[in-house]
Amino acid sequence: MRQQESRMKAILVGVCLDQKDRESKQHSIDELERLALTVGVETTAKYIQNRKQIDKTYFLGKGFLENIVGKMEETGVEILIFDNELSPSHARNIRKKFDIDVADRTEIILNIFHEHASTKEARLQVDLAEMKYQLPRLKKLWSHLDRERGSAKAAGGAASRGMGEKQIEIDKRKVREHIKTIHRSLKKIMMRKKTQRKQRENIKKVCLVGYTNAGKSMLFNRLTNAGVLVENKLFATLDSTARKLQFEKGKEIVISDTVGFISDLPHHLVASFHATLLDVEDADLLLNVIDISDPDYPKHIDAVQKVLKQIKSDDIPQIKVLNKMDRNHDSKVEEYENLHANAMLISAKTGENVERLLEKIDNFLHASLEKVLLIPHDDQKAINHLHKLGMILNSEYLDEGVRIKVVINQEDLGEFEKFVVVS
Ligand SMILES: Nc1nc2c(ncn2[C@@H]2O[C@H](COP(=O)(O)OP(=O)(O)OP(=O)(O)O)[C@@H](O)[C@H]2O)c(=O)[nH]1
Ligand SMILES: [Mg+2]
Repeated sequence: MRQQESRMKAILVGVCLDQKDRESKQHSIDELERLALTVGVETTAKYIQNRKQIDKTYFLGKGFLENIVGKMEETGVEILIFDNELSPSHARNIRKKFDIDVADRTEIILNIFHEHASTKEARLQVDLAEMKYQLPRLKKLWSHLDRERGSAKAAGGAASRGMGEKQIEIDKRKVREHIKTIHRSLKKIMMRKKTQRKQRENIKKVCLVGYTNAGKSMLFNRLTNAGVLVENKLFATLDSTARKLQFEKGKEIVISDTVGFISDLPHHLVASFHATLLDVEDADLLLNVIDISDPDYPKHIDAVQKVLKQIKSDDIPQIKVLNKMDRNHDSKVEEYENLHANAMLISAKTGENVERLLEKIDNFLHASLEKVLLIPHDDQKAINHLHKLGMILNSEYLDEGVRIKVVINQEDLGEFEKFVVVS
């Protein structure tokens, strides 16, 4: 555990360009506070400035920043963290003008990944993302954190040892060479994974996805007894673990746990985590784990969908696993579960409904058919019923009705047979 007094202090700032976004900007800056805390940085205040547009020189208004810098000096705050990705020139201008340390959301996320990377694959991917993000502009933050964490380091704690010194030595040429070397090593890992994949070609694959801290690893462990690290911290898992799962009658599947997602996940990270995300891309079914006890869960669903789209996996069938039902949650999720075959309330912690979830997975993978139906607009009853019985892959509104691609059991297909256009 880090000592309270050794924590770096920060003020967080954000910008709101449209009043409609005010609430979501507030959630985002609150989340940044949690992210900062994950790397041992304590937030003393948070401010969001309403503006019509981003300031060309300082990102936020000069007067606003002067005020905040005054507060930093008064209260001994060492760093100003922006809830956005700052361009190198914005960061440079602010540092020069106000003589303060500046960081942004991307750096904080990269820093968490850096600390939590424990396998070779994760370390290589984080290194790659850092290099691509032009590590030199992180210099100030890294060196500060190294200094702050001297004691933790001595105790064998934080994994950020040497980051500051390491980066100072690196010049651009070396960075480019390093990127090449990492690419080569990752290529080998990818080749190995692809060979393993070939061997598993005939086995159905299921992958857990979801916002960080949703409970993916806890569910994975419950399903497989794998002993993957479960922690109440952001980005506890950074690599992927796969296990075989046996259903009765010899049916076997492979299930994998992977890295979590977050709003505004730096695109360098997504691109660099290609090896880990192969398990997502390759899945026959995604278990989209959602922490319904977090009031922000609708935003988390959107953020996960965005990343899935980025890695071209948004059309893989999903079961929405509404996790943490043992905690307080909104009754709307229960209604949603009632109306949608692809949703299920569970608790990975107590195990409630986990057996039912396994049946649903088995059913989907082994007993279902994929069909395209065209249901007239006026038959809303049939459309609603189909949502309840089948797993909707996509729907399209046409003049003659709703064209729905669905995965459904043979016995449930009966009443919809007349709508089938593609078998
Ligand atoms: N009450 C309750 N807590 C849960 C449940 N599932 C997970 N948790 C808690 O949620 C926290 C995060 O769990 P993890 O399984 O590590 O979450 P994750 O989705 O793997 O997170 P990352 O690896 O960081 O992306 C832990 O503190 C778990 O104990 C649940 O069903 N109920
Ligand atoms: Mg995890």
